[in-house]
Amino acid sequence: MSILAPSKHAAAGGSCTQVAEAFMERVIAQNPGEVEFHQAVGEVVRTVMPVVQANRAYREARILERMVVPDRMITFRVTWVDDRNEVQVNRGYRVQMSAAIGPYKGGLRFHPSVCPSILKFLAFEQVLKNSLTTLPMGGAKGGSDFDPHGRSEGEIMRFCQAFMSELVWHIGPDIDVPAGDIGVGGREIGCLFGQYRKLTRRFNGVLTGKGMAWGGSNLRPEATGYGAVYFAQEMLATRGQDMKGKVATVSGSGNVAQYTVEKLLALGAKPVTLSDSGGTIVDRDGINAEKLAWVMQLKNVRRGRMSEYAEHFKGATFMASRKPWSVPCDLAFPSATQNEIIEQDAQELVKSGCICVAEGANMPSSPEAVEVFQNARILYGPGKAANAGGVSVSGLEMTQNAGCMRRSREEVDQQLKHIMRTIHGNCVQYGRVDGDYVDYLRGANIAGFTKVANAMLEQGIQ
Ligand code: NDP
Ligand code: 2IT
Repeated sequence: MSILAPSKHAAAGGSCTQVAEAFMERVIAQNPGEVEFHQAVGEVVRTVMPVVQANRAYREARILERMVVPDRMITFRVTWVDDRNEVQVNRGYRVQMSAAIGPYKGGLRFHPSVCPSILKFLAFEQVLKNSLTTLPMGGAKGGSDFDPHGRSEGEIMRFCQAFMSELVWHIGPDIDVPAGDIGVGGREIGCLFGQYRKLTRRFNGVLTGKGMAWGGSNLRPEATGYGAVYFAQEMLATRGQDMKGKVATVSGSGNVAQYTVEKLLALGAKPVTLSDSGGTIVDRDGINAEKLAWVMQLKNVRRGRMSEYAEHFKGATFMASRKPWSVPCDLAFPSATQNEIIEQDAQELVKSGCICVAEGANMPSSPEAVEVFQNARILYGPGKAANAGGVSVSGLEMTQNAGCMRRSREEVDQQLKHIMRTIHGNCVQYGRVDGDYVDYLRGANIAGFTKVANAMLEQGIQ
């Protein structure tokens, strides 16, 4: 006999759609104004509700109700002194969403838009993504409304030190292991790790994305972009196609975008766009290896703007304040930020012949855009599946740190490929709908959800 009264949902019955809508009404009322969080939860609830409705144990243990409330949210003040000797005050956060299948794990984002809604959506997505990776990691996300653009090296270091001075109390190699995300790359992870080590006098795997000389994993910088391309390769293979000669649009020009372009080139595709918040460069001759090396220098060393590309490479054009989605392509890799593809962008992509969208970014397509892709029956790989390569190699970094060892680039690449293939297989298994079409979103949500839900059942009411 159950230790819990049957849930109201079960008693009330109703179609899955009605139950899902009623559930979302409560989520919206309990998290007022948090539109990104509503969007991420809504997309999952609508796809997993049939599984929940069919499983009495999930309903009675209120698994879904528990999964949409973070285990805890930590908020703190970050005070630091800028180069003009002025005191600056920012907000810092860590949303620890679920540790049901492993220690909290997920990136830190430094961007002026960072707020509880964005971090809760990212942490919620991370729980399901990490579940898909096959590795034992829970989900979290954190960051600050700090804007790194235009800040000096000294300012970045002092901000990171001040941020870690508070975060240090909430993390640890078997508690919570942060990593990078927008605005947080190798440079920031270095400063954060240095401060953690100073404050705790411990040297351990408390962060991933570390430098190669001090515990970092081969291929972690490349992993998200490479993984997104491997996932697209798997999707194309279901239709007997490959990357050779395919024209690809890529948005963003940071970590994910750069290594997406690198892998596209290695597999014979032709990337023709990159972007930043200022606009998009279009290079119809293709962004080749030499041009990519120039972009890496521009973005990672000089910290410049993409508009400079069109001044440097004469065949290219810069579309100020525009996104890449009006440029005809076979493949699209949104790799900048959430909701960067809205309905109209999706319509343009489909109209121009795009057959495959692999999301390097988290939730880059609005729900209406996803509907356009799915109605057109094109291959659509949602972020929690397609960009899971980054956190997967973070998981491999954790195992290397725990075992005081290092795997070669080739070994990590083999494991990354294997993980992306496994994630793809799980999406296909749970996402096949009418005939041969695979709803990868539904597949990813159900596969990710089921593992976490079962772990929660096995561990009792928490
Ligand atoms: P970076 O900071 O390295 O690069 C971000 C890029 O996106 C920059 O070109 C930036 O331009 C652009 N961008 C950011 N916000 C906006 C915006 N609001 N409008 C237009 N352009 C924007 O971040 P990452 O490459 O690491 O992250 C990109 C995406 O990938 C994010 O959605 C992240 O959550 C996701 N992701 C990252 C992983 C990782 O391992 N790093 C793993 C999985 C997902 P500008 O400089 O002008 O702001
Ligand atoms: O969104 C993500 O998966 C990341 N930013 C990477 C997280 C990680 O812990 O490597």
